[in-house]
Amino acid sequence: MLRLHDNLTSGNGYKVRLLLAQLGRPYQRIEYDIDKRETRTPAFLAKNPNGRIPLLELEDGSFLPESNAILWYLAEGSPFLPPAGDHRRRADVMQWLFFEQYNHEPNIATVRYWITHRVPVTPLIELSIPAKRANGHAALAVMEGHLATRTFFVGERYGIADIALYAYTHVAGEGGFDLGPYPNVRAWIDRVAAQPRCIPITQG
Ligand SMILES: N[C@@H](CCC(=O)N[C@@H](CS)C(=O)NCC(=O)O)C(=O)O
Repeated sequence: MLRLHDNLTSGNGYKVRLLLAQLGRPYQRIEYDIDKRETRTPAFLAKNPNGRIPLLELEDGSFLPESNAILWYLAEGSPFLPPAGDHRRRADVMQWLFFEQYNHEPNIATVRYWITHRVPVTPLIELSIPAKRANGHAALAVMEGHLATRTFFVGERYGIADIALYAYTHVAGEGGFDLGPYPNVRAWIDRVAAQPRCIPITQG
């Protein structure tokens, strides 16, 4: 059986839990306390030298890190990813997965983490916050523009690009990002939440 090394507060972990729920795939979940640095022990680093969850342990005992790589792996051959021959749409999915990891998550998820985990505000964090806020809003503005004429991110069909972006967008308010100015994003959030077997971020 698949095993997911995870943390219940993590949006990156939630991406994988959400897709597994929607695929109806059974798995075993192993919780790590990231505040206690449980992903930085020698035992965990032997599984993922990058010291982070989510980490998917496959049936053959091998390990796959990186939330969006895990989404891609699990979605292959399912309705959540365009089929192998559809090169253009698959590249479009990649585009949004990279956007999420470069423009969105490092800003929106990081500020949420600092606030919700009550990380002590060091001078470096204090200095970083204005840029993170500006960059996070810039990412939301890109999403808002894209969704002005679309129902979902790629090919008018719900899939892993939506899952990757939904994870931290729907809880952006927890990091102090007001979604008020983004009506298209808010309507898309409602459409994603209405998908069959959508689970809340806190559900294991
Ligand atoms: N790019 C990675 C980011 C993973 C990541 O940042 N995981 C965080 C939780 S959301 C973590 O494990 N933090 C613990 C640590 O860095 O020690 C992904 O998308 O999976």
